[in-house]
Amino acid sequence: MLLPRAGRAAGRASPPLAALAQVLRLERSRRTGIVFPLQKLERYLAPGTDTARFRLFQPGLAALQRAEALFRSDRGHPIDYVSSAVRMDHAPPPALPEVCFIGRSNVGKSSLIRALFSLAPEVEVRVSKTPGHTKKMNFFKVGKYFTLVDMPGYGYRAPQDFVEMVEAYLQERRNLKRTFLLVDGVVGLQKTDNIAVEMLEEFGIPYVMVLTKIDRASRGVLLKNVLEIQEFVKENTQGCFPQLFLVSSVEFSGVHLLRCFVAHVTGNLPTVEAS
Ligand SMILES: Nc1nc2c(ncn2[C@@H]2O[C@H](COP(=O)(O)OP(=O)(O)OP(=O)(O)O)[C@@H](O)[C@H]2O)c(=O)[nH]1
Ligand SMILES: [Mg+2]
Repeated sequence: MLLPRAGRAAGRASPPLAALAQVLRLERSRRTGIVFPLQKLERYLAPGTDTARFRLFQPGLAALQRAEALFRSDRGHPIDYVSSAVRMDHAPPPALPEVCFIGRSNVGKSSLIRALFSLAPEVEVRVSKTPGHTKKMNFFKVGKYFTLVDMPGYGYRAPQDFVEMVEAYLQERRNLKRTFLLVDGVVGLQKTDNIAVEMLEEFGIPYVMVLTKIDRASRGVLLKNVLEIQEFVKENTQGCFPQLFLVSSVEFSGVHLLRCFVAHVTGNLPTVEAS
């Protein structure tokens, strides 16, 4: 949800590490942990573990910078909340390539979108400790390049809300380029996540899994969840991108890489080969 323009935190400073320039000042190991958190975990895996899937999308600095520029608003490149909808006939026209964020209530969808938009601090994305906070599909527009949708979660007051609203969206939205399915990094894949996986698989929609709140998970828990999910994706899915994305919306780990992947899947990074 967005506050009226006058109520927004005008001139609010971006948080530390929200911009690549800040990350580049860190020493190498810390920098890798922020930009490529999955690779940082590699060194703790048993020798011989197949890590080919950890590096399928591994952009260079130029691509990361290009993506960041898309997420930085200015006068000629506004980033803004467009509207909210509970029904598809209230959704904005499907004019631009679009990505959406789905996942259990409280998994961190709105927080991640807020982190992605941290270089456009005039955009207010509401987050809450209370599960089921986001009740509508919230559409955000990134200049003339793409739209991004924050979805209500499932698991709390679901399936009604989720199935009625999100299922229709996934089925009908023809400009949808990729769905980001968020999974809690502390608790890993849950039974309720199958609601989303089954839906995406049934509709043949390309999606990618994102492990959230990695700042709260111990390394052991994180490794277990990463390996379990990668195995699940390999064995049970057709439409899921094989590389898992890890993020912390608090520490900004994985946020720069995710900006780049969003830019890529919406066709805004011509230098990176399409996957
Ligand atoms: N430590 C930590 N907390 C997080 C992170 N992301 C989200 N949270 C917290 O998790 C809670 C839920 O975050 P939201 O972003 O509102 O979750 P949501 O998925 O949008 O939830 P619904 O709108 O209810 O579906 C909030 O208390 C956030 O502060 C993260 O990366 N790290
Ligand atoms: Mg939310």
